[in-house]
Amino acid sequence: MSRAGDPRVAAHGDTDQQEMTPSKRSPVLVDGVVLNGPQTDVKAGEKFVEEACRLIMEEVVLKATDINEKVCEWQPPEQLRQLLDLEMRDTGEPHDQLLRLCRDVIRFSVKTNHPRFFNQLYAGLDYYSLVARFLTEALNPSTYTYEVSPVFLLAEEEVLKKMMECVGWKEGDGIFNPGGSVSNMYAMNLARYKYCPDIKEKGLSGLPRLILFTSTEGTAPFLVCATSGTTVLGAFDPLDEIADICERHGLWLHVDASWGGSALVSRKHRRLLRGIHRADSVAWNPHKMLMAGIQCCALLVRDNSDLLKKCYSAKASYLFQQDKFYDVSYDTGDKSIQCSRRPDAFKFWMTWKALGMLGLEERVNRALALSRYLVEEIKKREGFKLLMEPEYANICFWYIPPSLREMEEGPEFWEKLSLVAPAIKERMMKKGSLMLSYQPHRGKVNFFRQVVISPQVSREDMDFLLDEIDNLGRDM
Ligand code: ABU
Repeated sequence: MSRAGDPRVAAHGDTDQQEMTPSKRSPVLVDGVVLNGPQTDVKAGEKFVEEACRLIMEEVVLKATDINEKVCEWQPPEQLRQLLDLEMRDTGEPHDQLLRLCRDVIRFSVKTNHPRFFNQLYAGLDYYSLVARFLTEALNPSTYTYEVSPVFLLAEEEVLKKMMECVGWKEGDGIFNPGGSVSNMYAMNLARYKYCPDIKEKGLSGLPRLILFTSTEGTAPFLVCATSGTTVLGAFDPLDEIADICERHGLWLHVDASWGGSALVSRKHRRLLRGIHRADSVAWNPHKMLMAGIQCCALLVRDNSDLLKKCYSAKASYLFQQDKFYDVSYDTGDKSIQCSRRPDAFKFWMTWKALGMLGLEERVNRALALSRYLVEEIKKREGFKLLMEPEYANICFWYIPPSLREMEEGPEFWEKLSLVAPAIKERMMKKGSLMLSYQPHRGKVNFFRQVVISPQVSREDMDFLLDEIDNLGRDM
């Protein structure tokens, strides 16, 4: 409502001295905008948050483990556009309408916490990291400086320390960042910086031609990137052997353990990463097997000479003033290529607090035991064929429908088989009963990749998976 005609309003530019010095209660108007009091209706806002939280609780959290719920309610994009009110208008919309939209968002989103969601390298609902996320979303910190993120930076430091212990390092450094690919990029830059410490002054054109692997063409090898837990097959490189070569030739060894790193918390399975303590850097995503919530990705660095900071520091004077009243080494954001940064470590910290190392270990052991169960079931069932014995929680297999079972495994067979997984995937998504991924890989035609992660998943879900694929594909 305009207050222009209100005699209590003091408008800037007025010459009347009395109006220029309003009492504390008089509205102050600048450029036609009343500035007294908050603009928002705080009570209404609080009620909206309360009602939305109740909806999230009822429709997401309480239904997360209900196998009678659908994993997804598939709609093609044009249809979904019709079903959702996506248009953003000039005028705002009332809270009841926004709550209806929230309900629609939940309805048409994939339930990645459903016990039958096996589509990606993350799944399930971790209650503790969820609460951590609620906390950080509500507090909205940015983890660049201690002054705005005191708790979250200390929690990050603690989490990094424990993760480095798992790797087998007594000291080192690290930073959480958005995604395993970004961690890998960090490591490559670090290795290059270590090899060429004057790169920030000289630029790329001042460097020799660098390569990642050894070469005899006058180029300069500086890095070997090994993988612990590949995305599709869940395969692990022999780290000790690779480390021998790296040490012999002075090469930086980076291990992309984004997926497989979580095996480090298991005394039974950490042998998969034997030799990881000899790496110079490690990428490890606790949002995968350890369910810390997307995204939660750490880059760990063995170096303790502040290499991360030397390589990435941009010394933004508006954040990282060196004359602050506290110890500015806690302003760890200057080791990051990001400016604003989410407090991702905090989610993992909360989960670790709740479960302890033993609970995390149990989670990994159970996922791998369930994977083993599924492998043995696949071997027993007609029409299912394993691609290979899995090393980890990726179980890759073909479903061979009855019509192909007697056919010789020649070009025609493989051609026909390549069509089966995509067709079954379409059916399962339209039905909403299950989600798992498929892909071709290195000359192998489309096969299913089943990923087992969540402790909410049971043997019965493994049996269901095989029964359902057979139900959906039997007529093909
Ligand atoms: N970072 C790759 C993850 C892909 C997947 O979830 O399958």
